[in-house]
Order: sequence, then C-alpha cells, then structure tokens
Amino acid sequence: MEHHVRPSILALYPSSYYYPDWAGRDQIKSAQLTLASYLSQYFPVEYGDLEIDIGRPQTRVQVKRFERRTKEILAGKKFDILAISCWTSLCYKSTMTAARTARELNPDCLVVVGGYHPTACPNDFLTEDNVIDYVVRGEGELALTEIARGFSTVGRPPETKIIVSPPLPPDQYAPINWDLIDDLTRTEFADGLNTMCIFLSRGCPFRCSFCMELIKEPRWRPMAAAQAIEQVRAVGDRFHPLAVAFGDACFGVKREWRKDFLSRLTDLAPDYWLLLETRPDFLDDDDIKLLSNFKVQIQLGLESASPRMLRIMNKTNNPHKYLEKFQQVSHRLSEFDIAHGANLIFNHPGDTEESVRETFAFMDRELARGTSSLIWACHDYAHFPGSEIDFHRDKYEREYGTQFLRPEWWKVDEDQFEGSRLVIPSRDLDADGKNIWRKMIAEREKTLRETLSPIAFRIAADTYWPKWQTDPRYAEVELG
Ligand code: B12
Repeated sequence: MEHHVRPSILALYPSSYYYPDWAGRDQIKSAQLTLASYLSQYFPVEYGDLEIDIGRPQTRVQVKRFERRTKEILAGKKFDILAISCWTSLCYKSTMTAARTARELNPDCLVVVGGYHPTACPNDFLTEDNVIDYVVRGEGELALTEIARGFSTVGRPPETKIIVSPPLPPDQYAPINWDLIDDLTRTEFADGLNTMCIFLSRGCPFRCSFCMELIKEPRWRPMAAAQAIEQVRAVGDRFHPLAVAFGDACFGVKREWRKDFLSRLTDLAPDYWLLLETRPDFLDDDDIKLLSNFKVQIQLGLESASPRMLRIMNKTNNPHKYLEKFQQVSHRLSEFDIAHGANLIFNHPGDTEESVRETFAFMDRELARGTSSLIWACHDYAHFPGSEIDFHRDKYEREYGTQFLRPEWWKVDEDQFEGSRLVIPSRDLDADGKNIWRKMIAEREKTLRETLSPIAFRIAADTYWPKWQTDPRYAEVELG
C-alpha cells in the first residue's frame, strides 16, 4: 500500500506549559514549517500547532484540560510518524504529553522529537517505557527523511535512540511549502498575519556565552541570494504580512552574499516591514544606504557596554573596538532614521553593580547626542540549557558566586518565564540588586522618550513601553 511506502508525518508544535500568555506567541513556527516543507517533497505532511489549537496551560486544572484536548486532537488525525518540535526548552513538558498521548492512541506509530531542547538535553527524553523512538539532535531534515524512508522496513527501535542529524547543505534548502499552513491561516488568522519569519541562512560563527547556537553546526551557510529573494517575494505576495522577519541567528555574515541579497531586495521593493538581527560588523555604509530604502528594523545584540562583561559574554576580545563600532554604525543608522534596537542583557552571570553602571554610562553618552533611532531593549538574563554557561555552571559559581536557583526549570510546574530567570548573577548583586537596572532605566524614561525619532518612538511604544501609547506622538506615525 502507498501508505506503507510513504508514511504520513504530523509535524507538531506541542505548546508550552506554565509560560505566560503576555510573553507573546509566534503565529507560525518557522523552524517547524521549514522542516515540514523539506519533508513534504517526499512524504505526505501535515502541520499542527497545539499552542494555537488549545493554548498554553498555566495551572494544573488547565494542564488536565490540555491533556484531554491533545488526545481528542491527535485521535482525529492520521499519521504514521509524529514529529514533535520541542523547539525551545519551554516546549519540554508539552512534548512529553504529546508523545505519551500519541503512543497511547497508536502503539505502532513512530514518535520523533527534535529542536533546540533535544539538541541540548537529549537524555531528558529517555523514559523507562521508551515512549519516544528517536531523539534527533541538530537540523532535522536529513535524519527525519532517513527515519521516514525506513518506516515500513525498520519499524520501531527496541529502545529510544539518540541520533545526530548532519547539517543540511545549502543546495538542499527547500522552498517553504506555504500550502502546509493554508488551513491554519484561513481559520486562525483570517484578519491576516503580523510577522512571518523565514530563514535565509543557518549557523552562527560566534560563541556568545548565553546562546546555544554554537552546539549546532557553527558555519554560516546562506541560501543562494536568488532563492532567498524568491522566499521573501513568495511570503509577501501570498500573505501580505505586516512584517517579514529574517530569523537568521546572524544576518548577512558574508559580505558578497549581503551585497547580492540587498541589491536584489532593492529590485523587489517590498512594501512591508523587514526585521533582522545582526552585528555592527556586518553593516557597512553601502548596506545602510540600501537598507534606508525599505521599512526596516534592525536588532543589534550589543548585550552590555561593560568591557569586562563583554569579555565574560564572549562577545569580543576587543571590547573598546566593539563598542566604538557599535556607536559608529548606530549613528549612521540614526542619520538615515533606520529604527534599530540595542539588546542588553542585565544580570548575566558575573554582572555587578559596577558593570550595570558602566552600561548606563554608555547609554547616557548616546542619549546626550539628542534625537536618534536607537531603541534600548533591556532584558534580564534567562538561563537556557545548551549554552556555554549551562555547560560550565560550576565555573560561574566559583568565580563570581553565581547561583542558579532553578537549574532545570523546564521540568518544574511553575511559571517557566520566571523560573528561567531565577539566577543570582554574582556575590555583588543579590535578589534586590538584580533590580538596579530597572530603577536606572525608569530614571531615564523621560529622556528615552524625548530623544527617539517619531518612527522609533512608535516602535518602542508598541514593543517595550505600552504606556507611551497614550502620548500624542504615538498617533503621529502609521506603521502599516
Ligand atoms: C528565529 C529565532 C526566534 C524567533 C522565532 C520566530 C518564529 N516565528 O518561529 C523569535 C524572535 C520569535 C524567537 C523567540 C524566542 N526564542 Co528564539 N531563536 C531564534 C534563532 C535566532 C533561530 C536560529 C535559526 O537560524 N534557525 C534556523 C533553523 C533552520 O534551524 P532551527 O531553528 O534549529 O530548526 C531546526 C532544528 O531545530 C530541527 N527541528 C526543529 N523541530 C524539529 C522537530 C523534529 C521532529 C526534528 C527531527 C527536528 C526538528 O530541525 C529544524 C530545521 O533544520 C535561535 C538561535 C539564536 N542564535 O538566537 C533562537 C533560540 C532558538 N531562541 C531561544 C529562545 C530562548 C527564545 C525565547 C524564549 C526568547 C525569550 N526570551 O522570549 C522566545 C520563545 C519563542 C517561542 N515560540 O517559544 C533559544 C532556545 C534555547 C533553548 N535551549 O531552548 C535560542 C537557541 C537562542 C539561545 N538563547 O540560545 N526566537
């Protein structure tokens, strides 16, 4: 039977337990869609999302309801292989629920998990009853294709297998199969999509302490520029989203690729917003001029302005040059009124009151320059497994007195947003000291508000400062 030759695959996003709704949710899960698109070249694939179908349970009662609904939903679907995207550690508990439910409903199906959490913590998926058949680490395309090809002959392995999937070579990047999300977009997002995220490259050559990208293939591997443009055009034409985000860990690392892509983008002339994240080193003057033709928002992972912290974070070996480059690029972006954010992480292991003050002193020097398009995006350190910090927790404990209060928060039945942030950074900053940055940013609110250009003000009010939305300046600019 055809069915045995080509097993049907349900690519499922399992939702998150105890992750607050205010933290926002992605309408379309791009990694899962990217993977499903590749598989759909060879097998019948369905894209499912329990976060959209059921929501995120926040209490034990809601978890029970979530489990019941998962059973109803999975019972209504036909699949030989359940491919669960445990994309971040926030999906761990819901992944286990989906896996157990599928196994109960269909003892012969294959249950495969993949994503960042299985890549970082594969052993978390080993259970005595071998609920899960395969734990795939890394990019999932090649391993999952092989598993699916062997479905009718190999069957279920006797016990859970952990496998490392080789990275997908760029000439095999598949175009996104938008048909896979047709039903979902029609039924759930009838009013249109806000932001559609696509990947134009894979890998990141940097080794920032807090990020787990480095345990995947680090080489930066772009999609051919012509194919990348085609992806952008396809998503724009089909969904007319408010924004297309490039979800690349680091946009445009290679100069020739960047030039080629940006010049093709100029010909495409998109009328929606473009969002991207990169480092100042990858934006030269010509790039900035080209980018100024679009509605674009750029995130720069500055992370800190304390030279000591920049070294601890492994952002750079030369903090002074790094900060200077940031300033130079930020000033140019402001001259062209290109909205750009500087991400800052406070309470990173090793942070002290002095390092927090150093970062604010840098911010003050920038604010003193007057009007700009630079939006300061401040966050607390969140501890995720798979990062250099997680591998060497003992080093941070010894050297700085860091305390990881919930080292495995993803297994705990309590607010996981809070849990991931329950870290005391150093002997110098205790639970109270962790709030210094909040006080310091509050003291600067008026200046931040007054120095932003109209467009940057509007974006900052939408993203970080909802109370600014009552300011008359808010209505002065339309983002649409
Ligand atoms: C793009 C991105 C986002 C986008 C997502 C947009 C979208 N619509 O999907 C945005 C900005 C919204 C986002 C948000 C968050 N993100 Co994010 N994000 C990324 C980023 C940059 C992607 C990297 C990339 O280029 N991927 C390319 C694709 C092709 O690769 P991939 O994503 O790994 O997908 C492959 C594999 O995972 C695997 N796979 C996936 N599913 C499955 C399923 C099966 C069965 C198999 C076999 C394989 C498999 O195959 C895929 C295709 O090859 C990474 C990494 C980074 N450097 O920052 C972080 C990263 C994934 N994010 C992370 C985090 C923590 C978050 C947030 C919690 C941040 C926050 N504090 O709020 C939120 C949570 C979002 C959520 N849905 O829950 C962490 C996760 C760490 C962890 N251990 O869980 C990462 C790794 C960054 C880090 N700190 O290390 N993020």
